[in-house]
Amino acid sequence: MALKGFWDRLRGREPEAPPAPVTPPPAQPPTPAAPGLETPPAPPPPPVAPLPPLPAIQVPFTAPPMAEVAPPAPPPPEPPPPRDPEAALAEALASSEPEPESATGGGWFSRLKTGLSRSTARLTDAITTVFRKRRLDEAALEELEETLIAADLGVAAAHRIVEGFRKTRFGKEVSDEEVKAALAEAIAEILAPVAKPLEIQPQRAPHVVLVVGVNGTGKTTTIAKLGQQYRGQGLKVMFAAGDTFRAAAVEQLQIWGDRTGCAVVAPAKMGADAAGLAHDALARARAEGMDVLLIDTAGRLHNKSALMEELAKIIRVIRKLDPSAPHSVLLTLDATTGQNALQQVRIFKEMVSVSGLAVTKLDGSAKGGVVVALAQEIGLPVHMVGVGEKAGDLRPFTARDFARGLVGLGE
Ligand SMILES: Nc1nc2c(ncn2[C@@H]2O[C@H](COP(=O)(O)OP(=O)(O)OP(=O)(O)O)[C@@H](O)[C@H]2O)c(=O)[nH]1
Ligand SMILES: [Mg+2]
Repeated sequence: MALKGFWDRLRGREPEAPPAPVTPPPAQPPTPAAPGLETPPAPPPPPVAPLPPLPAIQVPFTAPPMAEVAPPAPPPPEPPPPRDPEAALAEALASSEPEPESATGGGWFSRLKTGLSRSTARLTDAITTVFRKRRLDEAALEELEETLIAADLGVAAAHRIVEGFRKTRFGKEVSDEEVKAALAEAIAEILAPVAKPLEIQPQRAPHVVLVVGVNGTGKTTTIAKLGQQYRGQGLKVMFAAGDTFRAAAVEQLQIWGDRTGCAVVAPAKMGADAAGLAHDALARARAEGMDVLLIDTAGRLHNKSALMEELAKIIRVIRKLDPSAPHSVLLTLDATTGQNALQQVRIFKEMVSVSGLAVTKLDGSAKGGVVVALAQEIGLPVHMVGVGEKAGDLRPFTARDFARGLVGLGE
């Protein structure tokens, strides 16, 4: 229960009430979740005694041919099988429209703005109400600070912004539009130092990116999207399916490998050692002249120290082949978890030296403001943001665009 509570808190959920029964479950090997059923992941049944060591799961892994992913031929009036969300995503990836050339082009900006609209509404509705035409006095500043905190910018960033307003505009009459414009500038100033792209150095042959994060935050999807982008740049890309305990996770990556033309190194059997797999993948990537190796990892093991050990071991083992690897450790954060994202960064920073962040699901969130809190309080580079499930929906993070999108202003 304590472990479940830990993961729940880490993901920003209230722990559920403990179930009543005390009957120990029958001793059975764990069954891997069917594809599509593991998100959101169900925690293991609450153990009464400490968890036994994880057994190696002897499930031979065979990647289904693509045809199996599609619904079977219609004949009888049976309902079609439930649509596998991962396969659906792979389709979305395959059918994604070509992207505009510029990362800050109109198409991208309007998608960013649309994606952020729920966060924007939260912020701007309050500003419009408070600052229609008003003198910027103590009470107004206090209200502004509260609005910023409620919009997930965090106490420190809210304070910094309000202090800036106090210095430059105190006592002046301001309109809501002026406040929004000044706010966008102040936010952009906080974001600018962390808006750094993930720079791939193909001469590393390969540049190794280890992707870490809590389950469901978008690790595998981000790898797929990056793979597609790097392939588009003419780079040779390999994925390593390091989430070796879940057949569905390996399948998900294999499907994406097929669709994006990226090579995939998968475990020979489920439950294989993730570090061993990463080692083999790096050896293969070197032998095959890859430019980039993206290593997927499990987001959840039976407890935090098991996850920490696994990530540390992956790093140790790949360093036997390349002492400078991994060249990037990318932490994925789900923006919908709001302030909890900060807690996740702190925990993962303790475990591995995270070099940068990918903030996903800004489209489904009213909590885009958390990116400002991350910039102010953590200061790690924010390499990219995700505003949807298509490959083009993962884009480099640019301070000005994000700040203007967040407060609902145009380009
Ligand atoms: N709307 C939206 N959905 C996203 C975004 N990024 C990822 N997702 C979805 O979030 C879900 C989880 O993504 P995954 O990539 O499987 O997450 P993960 O971190 O690999 O999860 P585990 O393998 O369970 O640890 C999938 O349904 C993705 O399509 C995003 O930017 N926007
Ligand atoms: Mg995954």
